[in-house]
Amino acid sequence: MQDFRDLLKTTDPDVAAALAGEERRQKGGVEMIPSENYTYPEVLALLGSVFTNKYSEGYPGRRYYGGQDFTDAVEELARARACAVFRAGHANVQPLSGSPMNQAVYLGFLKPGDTVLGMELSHGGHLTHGAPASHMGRLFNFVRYKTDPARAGAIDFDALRATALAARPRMVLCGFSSYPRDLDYVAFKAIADEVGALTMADVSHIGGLIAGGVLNNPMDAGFDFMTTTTHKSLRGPRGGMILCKAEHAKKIDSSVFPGLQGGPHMNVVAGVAVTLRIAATPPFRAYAGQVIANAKALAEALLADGIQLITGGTDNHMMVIDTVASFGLDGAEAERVLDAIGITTNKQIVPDDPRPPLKPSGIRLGTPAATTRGMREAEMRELAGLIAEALRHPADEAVLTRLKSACGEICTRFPVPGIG
Ligand code: DSN
Repeated sequence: MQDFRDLLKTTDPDVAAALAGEERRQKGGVEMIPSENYTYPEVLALLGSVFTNKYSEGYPGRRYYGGQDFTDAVEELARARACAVFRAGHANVQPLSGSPMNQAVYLGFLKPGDTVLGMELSHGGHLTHGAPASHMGRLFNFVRYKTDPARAGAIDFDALRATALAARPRMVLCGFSSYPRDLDYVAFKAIADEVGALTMADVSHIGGLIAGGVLNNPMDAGFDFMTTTTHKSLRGPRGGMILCKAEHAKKIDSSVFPGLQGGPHMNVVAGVAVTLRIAATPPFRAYAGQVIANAKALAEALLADGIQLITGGTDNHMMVIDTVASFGLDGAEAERVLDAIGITTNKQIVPDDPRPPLKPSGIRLGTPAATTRGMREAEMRELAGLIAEALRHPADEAVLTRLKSACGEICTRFPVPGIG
């Protein structure tokens, strides 16, 4: 069969050139944005399969369009596998991505003006956890809690309990997009129970690490809802899913469709089914463990070089370097310098950051994508050396050129799944 790239060169040479460039970029550099990964070749192929042609409003056995034998089959598989992998009573695999996934929970179970406790954005929470800039932040009354820098970034549960007793939230929400520690879901649940609140954990970043059994699982602590995107540490296609107790099944399903969304993307749902089959296997558990081992190796090497990490280290797949304190560079400058040597990161606000989000005090690094390529602790130590040297010589073209070629050499040893 003709490679689609050859066809694309004729149909649209501009997009063909952009695709070729992106393939080169993904192969030739090290991806260290903690929310990114390389999905499986089978999933890449399913995203471009005939499942993309199908409309499937509704749920298996209850659709509004005909011709659903095979879409029903893949959605049933995805739902059953999600419940098994995450030990949940029910799964909805239709959310198109992380924001609608969280919105479906809020809109299905809260009334406008209801109070929700959520982690402060600069302490690692997410925009969809009620940041004032988000529509959800205007619709509901989000009360924010913080982490405690004096205790390696742990949540201060005494302070959280006092806030909950004063605010009487309808929901206690935990989860993060920039927090390098694990969470004590039992402690969150105890506080929520005391004030009669629902519990929700957004584990988008760490869904794969929970599936792999290397981080705590909120469902084991009796949470009402757990949401996760499917494309981060889980390695699947871009999408979202909601896990919940069986008693919430009907309400969550109608909140996703018809409440919030129309037709699900069945090419993605098929990819999610495959992703979850793999997530239940021993090699995936080994992968999840290696993601954390690599993050710890990277963090230890950076710390040993005198570099300052927010919370002083990591227990998961990510870390945040305070680049202002460590190098006198803001996060935007640090991101640009590392881009120049082939290491992709993202600028990141730090707890109570005095700087603006486009020129914040740090950068965020993560290991899921590099681990997927097969990199191990030794490569993490090499990369730590390249990162430190580049950020100490941000304007020295000769140094940056040498570091870029060292980074490229590491990449040649580790092929990218789906690209080669
Ligand atoms: N964009 C994701 C991340 O990088 O964490 C979260 O939305």
